[in-house]
Amino acid sequence: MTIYLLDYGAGNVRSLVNAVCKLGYSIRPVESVEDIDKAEKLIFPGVGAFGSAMERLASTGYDKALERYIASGRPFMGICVGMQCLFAGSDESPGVKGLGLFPTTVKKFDSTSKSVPHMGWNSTTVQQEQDGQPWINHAGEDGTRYYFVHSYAVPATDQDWEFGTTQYGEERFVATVRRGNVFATQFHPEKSGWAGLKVLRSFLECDNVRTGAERRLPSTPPTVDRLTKRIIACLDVRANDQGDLVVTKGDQYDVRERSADGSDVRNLGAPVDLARKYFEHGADEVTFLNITAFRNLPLGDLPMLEVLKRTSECVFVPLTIGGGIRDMEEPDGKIVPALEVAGEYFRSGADKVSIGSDAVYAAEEYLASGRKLTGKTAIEQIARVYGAQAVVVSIDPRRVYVDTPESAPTHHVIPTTTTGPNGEKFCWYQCTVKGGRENRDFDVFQLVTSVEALGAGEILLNSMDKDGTNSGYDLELINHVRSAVRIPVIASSGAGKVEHFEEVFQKTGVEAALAAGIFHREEVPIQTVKTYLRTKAYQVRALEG
Ligand code: 1PR
Repeated sequence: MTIYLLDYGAGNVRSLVNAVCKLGYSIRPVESVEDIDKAEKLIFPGVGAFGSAMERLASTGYDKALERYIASGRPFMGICVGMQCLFAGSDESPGVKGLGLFPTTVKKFDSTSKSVPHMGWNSTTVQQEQDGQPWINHAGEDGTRYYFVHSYAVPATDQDWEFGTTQYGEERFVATVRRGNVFATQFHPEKSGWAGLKVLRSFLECDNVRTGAERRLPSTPPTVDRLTKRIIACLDVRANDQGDLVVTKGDQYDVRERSADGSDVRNLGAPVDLARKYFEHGADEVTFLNITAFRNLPLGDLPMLEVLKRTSECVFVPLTIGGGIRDMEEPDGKIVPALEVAGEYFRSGADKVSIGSDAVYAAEEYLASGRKLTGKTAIEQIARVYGAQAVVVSIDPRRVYVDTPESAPTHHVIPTTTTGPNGEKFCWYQCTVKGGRENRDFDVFQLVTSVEALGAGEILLNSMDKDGTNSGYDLELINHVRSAVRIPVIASSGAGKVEHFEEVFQKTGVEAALAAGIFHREEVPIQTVKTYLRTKAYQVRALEG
């Protein structure tokens, strides 16, 4: 059986290849129109914007080949933008025509009352076939969670090709489509843990290809948004004094042991082993932060590339990589643009890149220029090519206490219940760069509103004051940021017990909570956090989906 993957170089397809291999199949990349013509099964994992996907298909002649392929009745599977391309068009790229297999237009989610992108684990309601088993028999099961990440979706209108639908806020959209030999998912099966692998296996195993539209029994559409709160495991990675790449963990960003004789970098394990362990323990995402990436290394020597490649062979949930996403200078003086650096990471298995210091510089310039978008910042460029959902901005703020708001007139000052060393009742949050080594005259509110305008898709909100303290998240900081932007926010720093997770979700409404120390030291397993949240009526993903 020749299974082909239609990749146009716009993102992470390595995970899909790895997922297919894990299921015991091999898959080849489409390199020519002839490959599509001779494929016996075809998977199209679209990534990036609708317009650029369609333009790439048109410029290579793949659009016509795809139409021929689908008309021939051979099994086709589309994923995410690969599903959206089957529609007539998308509000994301007005004027660009899709393949038009389904007559509807893809619409942008309404962000008035919810965060956009829709990012995380949600369930689909599957329609039952009238005539027995569908050829895709694991195209999502009621209650099972799959990983979605998208700002645009097809509104559900109960057409006969709508195979499964999902509720996000007040909107119900099409999660899976099926007509004849065509099956497609808005979610990412290759990133949806064991549940996603089951969907993929179903497609790989199917041999009962039917043509023509098949009717299904109507089922009650879900009216409840079942998007879960995400629990993210974070691995701070750096080389220790022996030159080995290790997962480390600081207290307020100091990663050296506190022993009398030594100041070795704390070594909590090997990056790939720990990532696999957290995936197996039910982490909804894994984030790697290369914490010494402010040092210049040639692109080919970036140690995290290999870590990502190996991790994506055994971890089937989203992977984020941070540290060093910026223009890099090679030893010969050549500048490698941030877009290219990010591209290397995506090709190595990352789903998102996280930008720290460079985001602060870009935001400072953006405000100084009177909010002009130049299209030249790393955030803008990476978001344009790979989509906003692939760009996280990681923030390392530190509290600056003041007596009155007037004491810091150029900054966003908030009242605080945690008073300062001299009894100060107000504070503002100062941005830092280079892993907290340098303070900037720039506050976190200025930063998050600017990076959202530049096109970032998510905020990873650390706290230098809370990091490693086990004393709970900085709820005031998190509320300050959550209310400033519409994009999803990940709360980070300070988790010490299960109650801290409930507290942060209940009091701030963030979409995700990240922790490092308590997971590394095995003080609280990820499943214990989830079990606790479930008893408090929060929706969380089960280990099997
Ligand atoms: O500036 O784009 O090269 O990115 C550098 C990245 O490295 C940033 O994301 C920055 O946050 C991170 N970083 C740099 N130095 C450190 C350090 O610790 N010395 N780590 C560092 C940030 C904080 C979190 C931590 C949470 C949760 N560490 O990653 O995982 O605070 O910890 P906890 O649950 O144990 O409290 P660039």
